[in-house]
Parts: sequence; C-alpha cells; structure tokens
Amino acid sequence: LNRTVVYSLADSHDALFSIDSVTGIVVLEKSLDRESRDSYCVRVQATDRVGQQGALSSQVDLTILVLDVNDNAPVFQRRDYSVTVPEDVAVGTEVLRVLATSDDIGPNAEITYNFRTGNELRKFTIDSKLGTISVTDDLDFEVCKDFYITVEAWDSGSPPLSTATMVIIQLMDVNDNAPVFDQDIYNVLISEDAPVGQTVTRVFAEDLDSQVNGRITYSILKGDRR
Ligand SMILES: [Ca+2]
Ligand SMILES: [Ca+2]
Ligand SMILES: [Ca+2]
Ligand SMILES: [Ca+2]
Repeated sequence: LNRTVVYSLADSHDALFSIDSVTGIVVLEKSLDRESRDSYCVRVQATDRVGQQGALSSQVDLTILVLDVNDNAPVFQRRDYSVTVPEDVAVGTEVLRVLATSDDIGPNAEITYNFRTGNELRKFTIDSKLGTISVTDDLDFEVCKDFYITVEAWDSGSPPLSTATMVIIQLMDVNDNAPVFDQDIYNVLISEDAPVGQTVTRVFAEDLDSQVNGRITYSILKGDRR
C-alpha cells in the first residue's frame, strides 16, 4: 500500500481552494475577483503511507492566474459636468473633458465616448477616445441658452458595458445685438399752440441681448435746434 498517495493543500488561501485527497483534483470553493487579486500560489502536498511510520511527502507549487471578465461598467469621475462659455466662443474650441474608467483591464477597460441625447442641433462634438467636447457650430445665446447633453462611456468588453452622465453647457450673453427702433422713421404732427411740456411722441427700441447688454437709454443726437 506504499503506492497510496494522499493529497492535501499546505495553503488553501482561507479555504478558497480545496483538493480531493484521493484524485488530487483542485477545486475552487469561493468566487474569485480579479480586481481584488489576480494570482494565487497554492502549495500542494503529496504523502504516502499517511499515519504510518516512514511516510514520505513532497510539495509542489501551483500558480493560479485569474483572467479578467468584463464585470465593471465604466464610472465617470464626476456625477455630472457643467461649464459656462461665452456665446461667441470660436468653432473648434474645446469646452469640457469627461473621463470614465473601468476597474477591469485590457479591452474591458478601454473606454469610448458618444452623445446619447441633447446634441440634436449638432453644435458640439465629442472625441470618442479622449472625451473632449468641442464646439462645431456658431452658438447664439438669443436662440438657445443651455444644452443638456447625455454622454455615454462604453468599454470594449464583450459584451460591452456602459454608463451615462449629464453634461450641461451654459452660454453667457455677449453684447452682439444693437438696439433696434420699432419704426424706421417717426412722423409726428403737433399743433402750433401745443403747451411746453406736452408729449410729442414716444420712440421705442428693442435689444435682443440680456440684462445690461439689453438695457436701452435714449438720447437726441441732433436736430433739436432751429
Ligand atoms: Ca473584471
Ligand atoms: Ca469594464
Ligand atoms: Ca447672439
Ligand atoms: Ca447676446
């Protein structure tokens, strides 16, 4: 019976692995997580004549490598992003960069970006690799003041996993509209015996800009002298 060999583990890594003492088959007993630990060295012992005098044993190291599975969706560094830019920002200007990462490795952590919704006017573009968002068309505060764009990050696993974040781009008003009178010419008839102080007419101008850029003051340039 000297040929009966009994197998055992010198180190089971907290019962993560077990070995069948007869067949020598090593079995996984708990779930693995490559993101926590990606390799184990298990020391296997073989003993003959267990419990008897003159028993001999030897040990061998078993290296176990844990392969990555795509089990971590991309995570954006921030829950949402916002930026304010002047409405006259030049086409091509980079306004914001988003960044997402995945705890996996290799293709399972290679991230690409795209717009899901919110860019129907095609005013912006996103670099699919870098996550940089740039202006692709003239902006106009008087037409649209803010953009709510949903950005997706996808990893390259199979199947790929994705996450979305909200990017808010707000425009700042620039004084790019002159006041406009509601008439090109005002014609007024006034009686020659009108009393001093009587209202002659009222002129009215509008300005499409906001706040101080749209506040109008009136003055007479010339023509009020005889
Ligand atoms: Ca993984
Ligand atoms: Ca992943
Ligand atoms: Ca404008
Ligand atoms: Ca403006």
